[in-house]
Amino acid sequence: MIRRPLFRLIVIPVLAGALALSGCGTPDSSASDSAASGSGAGVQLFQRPWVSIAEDCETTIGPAGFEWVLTSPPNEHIAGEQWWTSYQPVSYELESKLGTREEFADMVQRCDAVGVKIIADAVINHMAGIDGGTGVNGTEFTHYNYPGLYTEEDFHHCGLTENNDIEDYSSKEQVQNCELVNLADLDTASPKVQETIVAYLDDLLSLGVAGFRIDAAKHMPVEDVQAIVDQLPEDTIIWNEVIRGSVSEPIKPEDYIETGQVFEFQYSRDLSPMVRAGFIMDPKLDGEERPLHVPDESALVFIDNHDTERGEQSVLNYRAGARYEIANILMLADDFGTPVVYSGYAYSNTDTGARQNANGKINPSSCAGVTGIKDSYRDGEFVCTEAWTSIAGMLEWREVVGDAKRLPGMREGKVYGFEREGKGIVAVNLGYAIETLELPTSLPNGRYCDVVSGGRDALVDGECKGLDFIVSGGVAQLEFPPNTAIAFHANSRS
Ligand code: ARE
Ligand code: CA
Repeated sequence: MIRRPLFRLIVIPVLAGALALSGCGTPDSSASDSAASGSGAGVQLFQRPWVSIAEDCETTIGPAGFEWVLTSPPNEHIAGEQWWTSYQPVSYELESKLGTREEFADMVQRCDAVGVKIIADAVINHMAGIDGGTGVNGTEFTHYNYPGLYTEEDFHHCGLTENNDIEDYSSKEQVQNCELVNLADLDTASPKVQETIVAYLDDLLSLGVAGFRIDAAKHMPVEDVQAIVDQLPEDTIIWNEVIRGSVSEPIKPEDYIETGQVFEFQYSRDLSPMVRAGFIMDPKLDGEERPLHVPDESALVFIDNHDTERGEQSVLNYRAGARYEIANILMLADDFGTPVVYSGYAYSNTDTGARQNANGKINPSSCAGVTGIKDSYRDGEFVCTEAWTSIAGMLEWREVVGDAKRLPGMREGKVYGFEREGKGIVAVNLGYAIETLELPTSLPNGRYCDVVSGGRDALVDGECKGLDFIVSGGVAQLEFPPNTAIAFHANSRS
């Protein structure tokens, strides 16, 4: 028996009869022919300890179908309870509030064993931003002196602003040679500095990481980033952080695409406001390109990250509830870029770090039992986006649709949907009532199981764990509740 959704399905009488007779020979998700292509998606696990990531890879992230985890920085940093201590390196020892070297190595191995690669956040533009102190692994340092690594002459002292801090992002020289919020700025053109950075990255590669997020890449001349990347194995994955600034900024994300991929901040700045307002339109195109976006193959797209959830008002984050989940679903349904789902923790003060013990280590946590976004969170509670039923369902959907073309969408009021040609349909209802959309489609007739409510493997022995929908005569009959997304694919037909 097909599970009845809570509300009425539009059933076309002729088709209903035909379906009742067609017991065999119909595809179902267990007979998927799409195992060859992965989801192509990653997840950023912000401030998550290594032991927790290792376990999460085995129980949740691997089974969900993620290909990469982006971690927070693994090296020794300044002491303190704020999350951003992770971004003030004091040595390249892999000992941090997130765990030990052994725990890091174990995580890489265990994630790898379930098909999940680790991308480490590499903070290489700078060291600490304070006068001095003792790092979390006991390293004593001053602002421009880090034993065994760097001394005063390895840093820029730009002399362009009063305290050597960046003041004007329209000056390339300031942005790259002065200090980002007082962080001691490494002379990344120096061969010695490059060698020291490469040794650190090589050490991480020797433990099996697949690549790096290059933190603050904008603050290093692209030639310096390139020189460092050139000294790494060719298949090293590089994800550059170059925030797209105002038009007056001379340094553009595009400048860095030769060195690797680039986080495209414009993506969510375009999508989030539409999801918030409830009116979704197809992405704007300027020829083949999306305006203000790096090209498809260079783009890492995301709804939010640890900076934008704190600092960018226009983008959605976990506090937006269902709208945030829907934005993630639309991103995962898109044919643009490499999507990176974000998973952080709840906070009411932007500086507050994840909960740590008396020894300054972040407490281990588990995502067991989490199935979707919650209405409210306790401060410090991990959001566990990677464990949501809808996200795993959409990763399966991506595996099935592969590189099928995104067809022009259809919008009626606050309901919108589109097809990935012949492979899958996604639709959202951002209105206040159950709505109907009749979406023309090239999918074959049949009854389809929704992977947003049903998740991965939603169809078991012809029974759908989620909502189901009918395609008949080239039209998908979609009727579904408000503040909801639905999605089904060619292999979720019963
Ligand atoms: C902290 C304190 C500071 C203090 C400093 C030194 O907040 O008051 O001076 O420590 O003691 C993170 C936090 C910072 C924190 C820092 C070090 O966000 O608050 O400083 O860690 O602990 C620019 C950069 C971009 C950068 C953002 C934050 O271009 O690269 O600023 N993002 C990355 C990380 C951050 C991290 C760092 C870099 C530093 O993702 O989490 O900082 O490693 C326009 C421009 C952008 C600019 C943006 C904000 O949009 O286009 O380029 O981003 O403004 O200024
Ligand atoms: Ca710099």
